[in-house]
Amino acid sequence: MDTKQLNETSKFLSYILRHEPQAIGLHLNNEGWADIDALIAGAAKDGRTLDIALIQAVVSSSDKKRFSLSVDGLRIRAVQGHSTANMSLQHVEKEPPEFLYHGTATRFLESIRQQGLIAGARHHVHLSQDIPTAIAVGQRYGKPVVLKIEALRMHQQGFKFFQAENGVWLTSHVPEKFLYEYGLQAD
Ligand code: HQG
Repeated sequence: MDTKQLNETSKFLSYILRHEPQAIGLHLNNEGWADIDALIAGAAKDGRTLDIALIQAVVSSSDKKRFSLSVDGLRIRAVQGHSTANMSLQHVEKEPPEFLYHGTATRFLESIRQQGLIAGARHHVHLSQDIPTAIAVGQRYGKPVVLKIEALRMHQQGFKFFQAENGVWLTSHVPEKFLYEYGLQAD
C-alpha cells in the first residue's frame, strides 16, 4: 500500500462517511456508524476496490485520526466533520481551554466579521488547540489567516463546546465579538 493509495482512500472515506453515504447506497446509523461489509460492497459497485486491510491501514495511518473502528471491528465511522442529515454524533461536551484557533482564508474575513464563524454545510464550526493546525486548515482555501477565539469566555457565557475523539474542538457558532485575528507575519 503506497501513500497515494492511502490518501485517495482516506479522501473517499471522508466523502462517504461525512457527507454522501447515499452516493454508494450506504446507510449510516444515527451515531455515524457504517457496516464495513456494506461499505466494501457499495464501493465495489462504484468501481472502487476496498478491502479490510486497506481500510484498517487508512484508519491507523490517518494523521488526524479521522476514522474509528467499532470494538468488534465490523463498523467504521468518521469521528467529526459531518454534513449528513439524519445523524447527530454525540460528542463529549467539555470546558474548552482559554483560547482555541480557527484557520481560514483572508477572502472569508469580511463575511466572518459580519456573521461570526458559522458551520456552513457541516454540523459544527471546527476549532483547533494549536496554531500550526489552524494555519494548515486555512491554507486549503487561500491565503491563511488564524483567528484566536476566546473559548473559555464563550463557555462561561453559556456556549457549548465538544471535543471529538481526535481532539478537534467543535461548537455551533462563534459570534464576532469573541474572535481576534492572530498576527501571522505579513507576506
Ligand atoms: C469559513 C479539516 C464566510 C471557514 C480540518 C472555513 C478541519 C466562513 C469554511 C475540518 C464563515 C468552511 C473542517 C462566514 C466560517 N463567512 N466564511 N461567516 N464562517 N467560514 O471545510 O473549518 O482534513 O467546512 O473559515 O482539519 O475549514 O478534512 O471547515 O474556511 O478540522 O479531516 O468557511 O476539515 O479536516 O470550510 O475545516 P470547512 P474547516 P480534514
